[in-house]
Amino acid sequence: MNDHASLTVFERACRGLPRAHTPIWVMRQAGRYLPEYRALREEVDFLTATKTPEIAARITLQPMERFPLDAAILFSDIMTPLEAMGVPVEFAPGPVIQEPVRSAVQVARIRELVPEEGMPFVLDTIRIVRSELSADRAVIGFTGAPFTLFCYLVEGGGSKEFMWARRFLREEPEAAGALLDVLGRSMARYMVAQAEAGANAVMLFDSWVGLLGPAEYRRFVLPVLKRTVAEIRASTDRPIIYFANGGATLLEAVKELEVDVYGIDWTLPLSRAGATLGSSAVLQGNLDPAALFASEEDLRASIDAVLEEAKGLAGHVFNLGHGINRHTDPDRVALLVDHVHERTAGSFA
Ligand code: 1CP
Repeated sequence: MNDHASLTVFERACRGLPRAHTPIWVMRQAGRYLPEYRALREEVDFLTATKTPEIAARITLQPMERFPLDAAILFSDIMTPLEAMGVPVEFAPGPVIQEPVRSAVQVARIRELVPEEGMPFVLDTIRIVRSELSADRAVIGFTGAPFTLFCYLVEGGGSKEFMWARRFLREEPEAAGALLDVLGRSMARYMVAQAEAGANAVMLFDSWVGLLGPAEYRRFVLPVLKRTVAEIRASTDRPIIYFANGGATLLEAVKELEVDVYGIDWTLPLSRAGATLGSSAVLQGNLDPAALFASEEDLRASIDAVLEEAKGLAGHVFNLGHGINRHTDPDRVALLVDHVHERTAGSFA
């Protein structure tokens, strides 16, 4: 990309370029802590909301109207593409798969995703959001990373330990590898299609990768992720963000992924993540979502502590260290966004 002048503050931070302030967005910013989201959800169920571009775009824009956030994240779910790959998913409210994938025969039946055919509603949602949002604010497309989708597919839903999934890796390494492969190829195509529809950056959520140790991560996950990232990179120059939730012990391996931004959860100080990932690394994170329940004074101190940790980094996108809790007071989010902007204005000219 040559025309750096037209980049949003968010994209400039993703690329480590000079920027007017530290950009901020909040994981799960479009969701249940917002009264306007809850009101809309009384009229329409979650799946319908994600599959109707006008509604999904409205929900995506709800937090953008309320707060001066630097980026919108598409309202959808990491599980949404699975239906178009032949695996129906229900939400109750977490994802439920009636027939978990636990055999080579079932893996063979899974179809590679063709985003334009299977997910036109997501691409249309991105087009609407991009056309309605001002040019100085970014739109982030996203998907689940292959291992995290694998976890849900094999387990059949949420879990604390995902033992079925981790068992499948060991008992049927070939079938498990084939499943990870088709997920990786599909999610690469999905990310490219979202970028082509207008997403300014794309993010891979690896929510459950913290269940693995470094050796298992290197053996089962890293090769497929490297291919996924390379396939995205071959077709788009938009920044790629990789969030390895609970991945503090995996960072040496994560460093081998050629992504633009590494998402860091709240348990690892950003300076320590930066020391491992290298001086050119751009990080996203990582305020503890629970800090939004502290007194205003304490919250400001916690925000300042994250900014202090980020000082030596090549670039920093402020975020929580994981999704915002549904019981959070939206006024605290307003305070958070304003405080990050005020504290960092003019720091990186
Ligand atoms: O009742 C409702 O309103 C449904 C709750 C809900 C919402 C609002 C679900 C079900 N998904 C979402 C939206 C969503 N999910 C977004 C877009 C909104 C935003 O971020 O602003 C995104 C990015 C996700 C991503 C997602 N879904 C992840 C990765 C992020 C993370 O938290 O680690 C995961 C793991 C899911 C699965 C999922 N979907 C929904 C739930 C309740 C869950 C968690 C299930 C579990 O317990 O494992």
